[in-house]
Amino acid sequence: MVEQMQWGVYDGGEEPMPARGCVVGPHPEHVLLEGVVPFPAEFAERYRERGYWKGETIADMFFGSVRSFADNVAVVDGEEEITYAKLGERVLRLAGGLSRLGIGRGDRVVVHLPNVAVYFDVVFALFELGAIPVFALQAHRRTEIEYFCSFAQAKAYITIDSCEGFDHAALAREIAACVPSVEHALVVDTQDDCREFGKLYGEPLSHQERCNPADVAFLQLSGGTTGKPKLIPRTHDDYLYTIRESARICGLSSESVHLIALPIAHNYTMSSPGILGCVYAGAKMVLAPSGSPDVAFPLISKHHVTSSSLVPPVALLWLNSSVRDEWDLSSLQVLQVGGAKLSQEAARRVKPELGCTLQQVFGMAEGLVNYTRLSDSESLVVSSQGLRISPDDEVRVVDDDGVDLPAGVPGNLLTRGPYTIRGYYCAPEVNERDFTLDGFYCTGDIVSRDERGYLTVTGRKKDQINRGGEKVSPEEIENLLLSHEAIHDASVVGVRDQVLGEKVKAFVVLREDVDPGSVSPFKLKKFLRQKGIAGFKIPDEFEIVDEFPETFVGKTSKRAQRES
Ligand code: OOB
Repeated sequence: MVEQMQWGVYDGGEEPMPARGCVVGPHPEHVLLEGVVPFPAEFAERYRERGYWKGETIADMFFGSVRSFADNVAVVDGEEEITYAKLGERVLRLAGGLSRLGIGRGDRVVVHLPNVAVYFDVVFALFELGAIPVFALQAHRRTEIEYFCSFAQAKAYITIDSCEGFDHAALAREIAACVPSVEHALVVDTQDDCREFGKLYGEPLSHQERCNPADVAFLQLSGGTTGKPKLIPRTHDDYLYTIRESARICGLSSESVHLIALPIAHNYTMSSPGILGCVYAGAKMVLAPSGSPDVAFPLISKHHVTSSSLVPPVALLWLNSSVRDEWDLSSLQVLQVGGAKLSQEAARRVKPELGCTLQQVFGMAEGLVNYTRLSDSESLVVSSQGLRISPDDEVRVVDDDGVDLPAGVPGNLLTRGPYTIRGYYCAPEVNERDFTLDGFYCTGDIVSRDERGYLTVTGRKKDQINRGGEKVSPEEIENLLLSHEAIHDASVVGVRDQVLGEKVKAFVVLREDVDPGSVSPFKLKKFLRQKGIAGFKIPDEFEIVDEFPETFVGKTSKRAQRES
C-alpha cells in the first residue's frame, strides 16, 4: 500500500509533515489530495459496477433533495424553520461569498460550529465548491484547532462568536495570527446577523459539478490512539453509499422528524443516519443544543419527533429522567444508540419505557458501520451491536497471529469495504500499523460474530478511552501532563463508570523535589484547561503515586492501574 501513496514532505520525525496541496490523479478530472491512500483500481471498479458508488457528489445529492422536497421543512433551530428550498438558496448565496474569498476545490476549511442552522449553510456551501471541510467538534479548543488548521494546511477556519461561555471569536483571532496557511478566520455572529459573516451571503452561485465524486469530500477526525488526532479522508462516492443505505436501514422518509441531539460534526451525527441521511430522505431535522431530557423532551413533544440518535449515557439519562412523564413522547418510533457499548440491561428498557424501537449502531469514522435492523427480534437487538451495512463489507475476526476465528469466538476486528478508508491522511507510519498490507483496517475492537454476521463488541485492544462515546487518546493527555514542571511521569487510563461506561483517570509521579501538597487535581485540571483542550479529555480523577505498577517486561501496567 505504502508505495501507492503520494505524501507531502515527510522529514522522518515523529509527526508527519502536512500535505502541501493537490496533484492530478489517475483521471485527469480527478484531483487526488496529497497524502491520501486511494482505493486500488480493481476495488473502485467493483464498487462502481455493483452500484455502490454512483458517481454523485454530496452537493448533487443535496440539490436533488432541495428540488424534490422544496417545501418541506429541513431544519428547525429554536423558533426558526428553514425549508429545503430556502436552505438551498442560503447555501448558494454563501457559496458565492466563500468563492469570492478564493475558497475552491481542494481547499481545506476547518469548521468549528455547534448545533446551529448555519452549520448546514457552511458545510453544504463548502461541498458545492468542492472545498474540503475538516470537522472539528464544538468541544475542541486551541491546541486541537491549531493542530487541525496547520496539519491540514487549512485556507480558512469558520467558527461562531461564542458558545457555552467560550469566546470562539478570540480563538479565531489567535488561529489567524499563528497558522500561516489560514487566510480567512470567519466568525458567525449570533448577536447581530448583518455583521461580517452575514455579508458573505451575496450573489448566489448556480449549482454545478465543481468536483469529482471520487475526490475527498471532507476530513473527519479519528477517535485517537496517538499523540495527535488523525484525519480521515472520505470521498463523495464512498460516503454517499453509507448515507443512502443508512437512511434505508434506519427507516427515514420525508415524513420523518429526526432530533439532532449529539454534536453535529461527529461522524455518527453526520451519517448514521445523521443529517446527511435526513437530507437524502427529505426529513425534518430538529436541532437540540444538548441531549439532556429537559432540552430534548420538550422538542420531541413540540415537533412530533420520530427518531433520534444517542450515545449510551444520554440514553440512560432519558431512561432515568424524572420529567419523562411530563412530556408526550408517543411520536418517537426509533432510537439509535451507539458510539459506545450499551449495556443489555439498559437496552432491554428502551422499548417498554420509551415506547420505541431500539436500533444499536456500532460504527467508526474510518468507515464500517453496523446496525441492528428494525425488523430484528428484540433479543437480537438487545444483545448485539448489529450487522454491517454492505454485503461487500469484508469483516474478519482474527486472533493475535491474524488467523481467522470461528463464529462465537471473540477476536480482533479487521475490515475492508466500499466505504472504509485505506489509510489516514498524511500518516504513513500510523498506516503501517493500523492497516494490513492488503488494505484491511485494524479497528482495535474485540468482537465476536454470530453465524449471520451480527457483531457483539466484547472489548478493545487499542489504547483509547471511550468516555460515553467521546474518544480520548491517553497518549495525548500524558504528553500534556509531562509538560507540567512538577510531573516526572504520567499514565492515563479508562476506569469503569456507572453512567459513562468509562471515565478518564490520570496517575502521576511527581519530581523528587516537588512538595505533593503543592499539586492538586484542581490545579492539574486548570493546567490542562489552560493548554486549550476539549473538556471531555480532562481527567475526571487524578492520583499521585510514588511509582507505576509494572508488567513482567518492565512496562507500565495499565491493566493494573485500570483495576486498582
Ligand atoms: C463512532 O465513531 P468513532 O470514530 O468516534 O469511534 C469508533 C469506535 C469504534 O472503533 C469502537 O471502539 C467504538 O467507537 N464504538 C462502539 C460502538 N460504536 C462505536 N463500541 C461499542 N459499541 C458500540 N455500539 O463512534 C461512530 C461512528 C459512526 C456511527 C456510530 C458511531
